[in-house]
Amino acid sequence: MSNRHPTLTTPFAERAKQVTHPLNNYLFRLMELKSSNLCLSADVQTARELLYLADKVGPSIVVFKTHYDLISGWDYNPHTGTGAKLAVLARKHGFLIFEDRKFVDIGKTVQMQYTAGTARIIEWAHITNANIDAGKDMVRALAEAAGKWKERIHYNVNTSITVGTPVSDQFDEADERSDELRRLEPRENSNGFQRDGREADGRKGSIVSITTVTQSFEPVDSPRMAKNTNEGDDVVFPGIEEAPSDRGLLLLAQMSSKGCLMTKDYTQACVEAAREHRSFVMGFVSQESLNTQPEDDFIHMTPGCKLPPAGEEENGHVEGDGLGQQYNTPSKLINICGVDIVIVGRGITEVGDPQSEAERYREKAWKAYLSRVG
Ligand code: BMP
Repeated sequence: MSNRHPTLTTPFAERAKQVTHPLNNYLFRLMELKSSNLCLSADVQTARELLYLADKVGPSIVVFKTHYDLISGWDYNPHTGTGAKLAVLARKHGFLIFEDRKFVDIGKTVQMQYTAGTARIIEWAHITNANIDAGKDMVRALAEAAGKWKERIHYNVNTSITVGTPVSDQFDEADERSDELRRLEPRENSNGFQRDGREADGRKGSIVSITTVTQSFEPVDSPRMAKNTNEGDDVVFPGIEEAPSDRGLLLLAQMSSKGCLMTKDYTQACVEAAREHRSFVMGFVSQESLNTQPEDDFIHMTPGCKLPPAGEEENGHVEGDGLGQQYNTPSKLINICGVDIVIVGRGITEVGDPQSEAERYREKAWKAYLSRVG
């Protein structure tokens, strides 16, 4: 870590003005607004527990981290399922969703894993991450996939078609819509009267139906994710706008686990890949700040964080979990290692009252940040 890098002493509000990535800009402002640099790692077993935790702990955090594949009962419906429900809670409490997917494969495969398949991660997770052991090209592949996805939602046309006896159909997929419109267009005249085509043959035309096509375009900057919302689902956290619809990637540059095989060269390759894709890569999952060049302003999120039990020396040693996980306190990670957001899982989820424990972590982590920026 470079002790002198300006990002270590610049307040988040100032960094918000300097960053290029729209999600970093939003996140830094959200952090200041909520006085929080805490991410909850919601490693629970059921979708019900996941949503309960998001609702309870939401007010204390700025990022909610998931491993969707360890949740039983994950509902994959893109509009009403678990991802969409999480998105509603994210808007209500003001946090970003980070799917800790750790993509690692050839570019084409990660593109499909990110945008398609059962989970359609890109639809509900603002942030995901990648291990670049497979080479830097997969970062470009993910960036391209995110770019195409964003272009597609730019043209997210909500179409209502009424033909003859009024029937209303809503098509969610842009492709389905354009197919439907293509099918209808040639048969419709300028008055919107659909004829049976017999006029062209010189035979008497007759009006058999009236077609009305209404379209509304969802603007590209609309972050709306769930379409079938219930009453109250559109509540937005006060004091800040909704998160932008941009997507962001964190590179897994260093790990918290004992004996981790990621070398300095690997970490440096992550930094270089991040610099090459500043409009998509927000920063790193790492154990220290990796900003070294003057223009670096990546965000650093750090797992392996735990506090000693309440009442004990707050900067004391915290034992690992016996399965390779190693822990540091928020104060050490933020003040000494220079990271921005601490990621806490079992430290919060495995106590009797996760809500007040999250508050305890939020306070400690924020205090460490305030002391770092002076
Ligand atoms: P816990 O605080 O309960 O140890 O959980 C840590 C979380 O962070 C887990 O979800 C784990 O997958 C993730 N994680 C980690 O512990 N170390 C890393 O280096 C990278 C991670 O994503």
